[in-house]
Amino acid sequence: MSRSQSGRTIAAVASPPGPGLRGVIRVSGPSAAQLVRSCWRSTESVDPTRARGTSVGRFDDGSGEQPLLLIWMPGPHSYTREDVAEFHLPGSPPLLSAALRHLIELGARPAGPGEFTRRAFENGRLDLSQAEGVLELVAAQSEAEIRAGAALLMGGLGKRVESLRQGLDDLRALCEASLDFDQEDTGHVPRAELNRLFELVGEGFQEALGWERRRDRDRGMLRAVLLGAPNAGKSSLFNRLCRQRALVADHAGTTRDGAAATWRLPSAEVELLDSPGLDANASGVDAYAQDLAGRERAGARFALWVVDGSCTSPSAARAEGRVEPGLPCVVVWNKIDLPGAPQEPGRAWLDAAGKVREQAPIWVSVSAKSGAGMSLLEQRASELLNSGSAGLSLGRELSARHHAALGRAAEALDRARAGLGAEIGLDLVAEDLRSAGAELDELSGETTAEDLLDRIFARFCLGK
Ligand SMILES: Nc1nc2c(ncn2[C@@H]2O[C@H](COP(=O)(O)OP(=O)(O)OP(=O)(O)O)[C@@H](O)[C@H]2O)c(=O)[nH]1
Ligand SMILES: [Mg+2]
Repeated sequence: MSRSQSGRTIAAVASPPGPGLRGVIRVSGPSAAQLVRSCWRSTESVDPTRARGTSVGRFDDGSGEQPLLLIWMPGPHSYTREDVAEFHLPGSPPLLSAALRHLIELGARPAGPGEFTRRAFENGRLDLSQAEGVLELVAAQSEAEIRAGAALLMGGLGKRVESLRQGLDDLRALCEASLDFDQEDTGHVPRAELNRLFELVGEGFQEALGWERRRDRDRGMLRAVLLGAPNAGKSSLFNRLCRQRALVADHAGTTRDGAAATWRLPSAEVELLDSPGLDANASGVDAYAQDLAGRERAGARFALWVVDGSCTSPSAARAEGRVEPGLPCVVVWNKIDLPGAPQEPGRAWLDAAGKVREQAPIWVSVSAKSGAGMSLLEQRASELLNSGSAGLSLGRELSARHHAALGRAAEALDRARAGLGAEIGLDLVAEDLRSAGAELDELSGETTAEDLLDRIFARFCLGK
């Protein structure tokens, strides 16, 4: 779908699929009024498109008539800023299909996924972050996600980005004005004013990043669990990743009660759960602890499967891999610091693990004792989260995009500020300010690449 294709009138069923009390067909574009008049039947001779509002009549779908409640919203005061008609019809799928087919015979084009919202964006009704808010709302699965989407749709991010953009423009204008004066003529360089503005815009960035972080936190934290045999080093790893002090000992079965703590990954905060080592033969209170751990694993999005690389085997891989086989995981090949320990899992071990989990595991070699491999582990876990296989919600994906763009813009601002302090020349400072602005423009959709827009809007369902 490209920008040049807007202009034709589009139509789609906008109500959820399946039978319902009422079904809605939405039409948007220059021939919407003409389409309405072609299908409209009524005993009174009024034109329902003469003024904005609702009219009750009948819809002629070419083979018969259906009761109709028409909502007419002439542009630019409509969702897409084009002429928009909503046909509210009986919620029967075959009747809705017949009505849509008829509108298409009359010249409308079936709308692609998200095309109404894309038009709203392209016609300046919504900025990109607001369009994403619509997307997040439509895909929301919890009240928290609905609130997060609504905050975005109401312009919470867009407004912040706009005022940051203004601040950056002011800064750049000041730098460029100063360029016109002699280097020695420092009296004309309003340093105090520049510093004050830098301070202000810097604070604005922190506030915007904080707003997005809060939105992410409000959705509830993602949970990950540590899985593995007793003594594999789960608690040691937990302590390292979350800076905790869970009990670690040389004796199998040290952890009984799981502990939870926050693990900060670059793209998300994760609630990491330590739990007792897997033991199929546990009895008494240990069996109870195993049971409890199993229940806590249920809400997890992914697992770190910790393996003592110095003493494991393909048959151990088969036994351990059978636990929560559907949970995406990163294999943490631990204890590589031990003399003679294999530095990575062998083919036979990986084959055995891959077979029970029905996919080749991602793995990383570490030593929870020395700390080796921790940043690679965080990178692998982030990749797993961002790949979508851990079921990262759409909202979180969008938040990650906002975070990354705001972060890059804030870095460019920091470079500019450092440049100002180091007296590197105001033209270079202005250049960094320009790149900060470019990042914001990409965020707000001002200059976002067409293929990224295509990818975002393709996530919408039809009729939105
Ligand atoms: N050399 C070495 N020892 C480790 C490493 N990680 C853990 N250990 C040791 O292995 C033993 C078990 O570590 P824990 O972290 O308690 O293992 P766990 O998986 O939590 O064990 P349970 O709670 O009993 O299931 C302790 O003696 C740790 O010091 C490592 O990377 N290298
Ligand atoms: Mg433990």
